[in-house]
Amino acid sequence: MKNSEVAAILSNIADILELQNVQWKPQAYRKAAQVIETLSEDIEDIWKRGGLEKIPGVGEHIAAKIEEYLKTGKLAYYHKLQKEVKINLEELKGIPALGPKKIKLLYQKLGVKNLQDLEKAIKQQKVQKLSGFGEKTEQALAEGIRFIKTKPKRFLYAAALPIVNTFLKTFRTYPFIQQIEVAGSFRRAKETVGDLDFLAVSPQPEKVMDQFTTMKDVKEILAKGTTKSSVRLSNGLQIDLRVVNDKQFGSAMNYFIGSKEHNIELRKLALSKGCTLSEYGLFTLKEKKWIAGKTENDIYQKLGLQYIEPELRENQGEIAAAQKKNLPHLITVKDLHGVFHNHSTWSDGNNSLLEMAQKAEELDIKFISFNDHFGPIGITNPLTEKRLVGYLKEIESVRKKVGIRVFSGVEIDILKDGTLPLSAKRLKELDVVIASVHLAIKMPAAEMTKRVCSAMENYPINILGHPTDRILNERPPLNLNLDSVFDTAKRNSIFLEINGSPSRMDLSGENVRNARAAGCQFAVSADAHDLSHLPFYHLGVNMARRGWLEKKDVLNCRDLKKIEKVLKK
Ligand code: DGT
Ligand code: CA
Ligand code: CA
Ligand code: ZN
Repeated sequence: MKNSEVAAILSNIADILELQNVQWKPQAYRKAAQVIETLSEDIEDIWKRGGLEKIPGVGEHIAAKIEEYLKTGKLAYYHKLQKEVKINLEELKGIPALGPKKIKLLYQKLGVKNLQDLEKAIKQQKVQKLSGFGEKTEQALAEGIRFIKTKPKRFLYAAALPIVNTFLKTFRTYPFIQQIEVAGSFRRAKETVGDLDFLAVSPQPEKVMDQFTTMKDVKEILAKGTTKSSVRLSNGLQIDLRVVNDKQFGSAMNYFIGSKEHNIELRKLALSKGCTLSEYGLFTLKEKKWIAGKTENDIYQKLGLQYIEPELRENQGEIAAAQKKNLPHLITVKDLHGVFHNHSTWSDGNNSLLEMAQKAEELDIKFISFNDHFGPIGITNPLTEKRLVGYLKEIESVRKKVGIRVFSGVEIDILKDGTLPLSAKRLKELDVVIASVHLAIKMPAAEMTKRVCSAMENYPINILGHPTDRILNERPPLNLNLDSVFDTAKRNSIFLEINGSPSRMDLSGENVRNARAAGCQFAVSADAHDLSHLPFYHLGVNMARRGWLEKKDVLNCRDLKKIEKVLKK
């Protein structure tokens, strides 16, 4: 899928045009980039059916540029602009705390064109002297540079998902492949993956290797052998594939699903029972007699364990729990009756309330909750006390047109001082109040914790939105004492959000597990800003499963009547 590639180019064009002080055009390119980035449909499919101009924000001109790129792999206009400014935007934009506005100033005032230039300018303390920067910003930028230098870029699970699906679908059509599955961190449903790992069973491994290394999207063959190979795709993602025999498939899956830490513990357990476990199978230690290896189930069973779902295999006590037959009965997507936290054109969403509700109805869920932005979040059109009246009226009319329950609500900013910009009395008139931190995110832990907890103590909040406010690959989590946050949420019967937006996935599985241990309950959300985002709650379920959650831990799984009752504060 080329969606993120196309989005990145359009967004870079917007930035370059801005550097050149061009009016209007940058916003158009940026809007198109944002929409394309989050489309769930493959942009090549959209183009092939002639639908480019139907994408919101994509007009005739931008559509032609996208078409040129999809057809030729190049975009002449983009190359021309790049030549004019000679700036490495991708590199600069990768630095946390550095947005388009600051890049522009650095470029225009100091001639900063890449990371190296920026490092030099920081060293010479030139950056802090620019208007609007100061010492603090300079420090933040230096920190940002360290952050990206030490953290390798990982692919979002959601970006890998269509690649995995296409890969499996294609390879399963080949007659010489008996079985093929994805393993690795992707199988464990981690929010980001370093690379993808596949395992296949085939009587003709060389043929599999040939197919694999000659795929259309391969940019580089990193290694090619008779049973294992690695390639890099044009988007930078690495894929490993190996072929094993049928009798080893389960043990090989077990090994390559990982995690490494889980594997190590499992091997120790095998040894304690007089066996050895490897990717080749489970054997007796002395006679090297084969015990199991065809399926993962066999292996866990022979080791005296319940089957352990891949999402739990992080060596966080799952092996001990499986020994006691005490593993959680993990929730599944089907257990959820609806989805919280959705935006519409009343704030920064792309679709109307009615369109969103109708789409939710198609997805076969029983409720949708609207939570448009309220407060000074920094978007152009947030809800205000005055606009709230019209918003609620329209929700009321949508209710009459769809067959699912429609909850009214807002996503309201937790202000710097821990207050909310709407009174408790007015908030109580809404079905679902989500409160989130969006602004002033750089605060010391004590202050930030006080801010979030005091909002939870003093207002009728139902859900704490994206509690850590992290953005994967871009922004670290807020400085927060999570133990205090979890405790305050529990005491005030506030649900913690599991936000399924691909670059948020907030709370993470690990945080969910800790919060659950602290007695918290959860609400799974899509944070949808477009029709195509509604299924993001499926990704939220990944975090819920990695956090050991069962149906009873998640608000979305209760009967509608019960949900309505607990939301009343
Ligand atoms: P990633 O790719 O960084 O998102 O994470 P994984 O877990 O997919 O790691 P990867 O691709 O390096 O290796 C796939 C699996 O292979 C890993 O989860 C466990 C297994 N594995 C790799 N190296 C080792 C090792 O040194 N010891 C053991 N026991 N297992 C390993
Ligand atoms: Ca991997
Ligand atoms: Ca790998
Ligand atoms: Zn938000």
